Amino acid sequence: MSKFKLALIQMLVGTSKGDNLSRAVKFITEAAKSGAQLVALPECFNSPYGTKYFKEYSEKIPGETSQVLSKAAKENKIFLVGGSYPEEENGKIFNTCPVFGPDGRLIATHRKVHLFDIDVPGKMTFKESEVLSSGNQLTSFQTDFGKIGIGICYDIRFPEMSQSYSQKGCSLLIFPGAFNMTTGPAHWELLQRSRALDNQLYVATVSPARDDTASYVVWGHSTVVNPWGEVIATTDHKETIVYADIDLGYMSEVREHIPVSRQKRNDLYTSPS
Ligand SMILES: *[C@@H]1O[C@H](CO)[C@@H](O)[C@H](O)[C@H]1NC(C)=O
Ligand SMILES: CC(=O)N[C@H]1CO[C@H](CO)[C@@H](O)[C@@H]1O
Repeated sequence: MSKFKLALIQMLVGTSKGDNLSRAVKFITEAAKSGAQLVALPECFNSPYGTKYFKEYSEKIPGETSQVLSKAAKENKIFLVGGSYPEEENGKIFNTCPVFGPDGRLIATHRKVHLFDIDVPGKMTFKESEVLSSGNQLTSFQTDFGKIGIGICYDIRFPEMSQSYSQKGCSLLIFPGAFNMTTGPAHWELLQRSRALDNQLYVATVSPARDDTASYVVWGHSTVVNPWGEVIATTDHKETIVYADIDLGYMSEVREHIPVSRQKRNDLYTSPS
């Protein structure tokens, strides 16, 4: 199968986990009814985004949220990329994305590798690492329509991570993320187009919808970019589902026309200077 429909659930996220879970399921079902075979949720879809919330909202995998997602994947017979939420294991908390197959089985879990730590003196301090531990591996999974790689938010800023997924044969990278009102307009789409163009693959980003009253206001604009670097589906900041048709035949065409990925890697980059 070389063509399939991808759906990105740009949902509002509030402070009640139960409500948000049922909301997520409602959207997943709607997306599947509209023909999506792969559905992705945003970063931190069942808890507010912020270091002060992560511990309180954290849970184990398997746990309440993963069971709800597993059931939603199975009932709708879709691959489900479970955005992310705070996961607890052995006293550590991770920002984790579980992935489920159409039979409801957990087939992968990605723990955010690059934690977002910034400290601009006198301006802003935000340190995920005060509360979160980082993941230590890349995460991809196989589907009937190609291999898919997962990153979470800040992970998209590290080109070598996406390149590594590309070398492992991924044709689509999905980044649940929550950029803010400064980094969003400046970099969200640009980073995504860069990763897609560099690696000649599809890249999707999934943000929560914007809530102006939240302590962390997100940019929204969930987007899909094709291997030519073009935006093929996007939206503004409101709650919605973004759909895109992914065509692996088109990806091959792009790679034929500009065969950078077949070029032998040059030793110049790795040899000592
Ligand atoms: C967003 O985050 C950046 C740093 O990553 C920070 O400089 C900026 O002030 C933040 N913007 C808002 C609106 O909070
Ligand atoms: C979990 C939950 O339901 N909390 C919030 C989920 O999203 C809606 C929409 O914003 C909120 O109203 C809920 O409080």
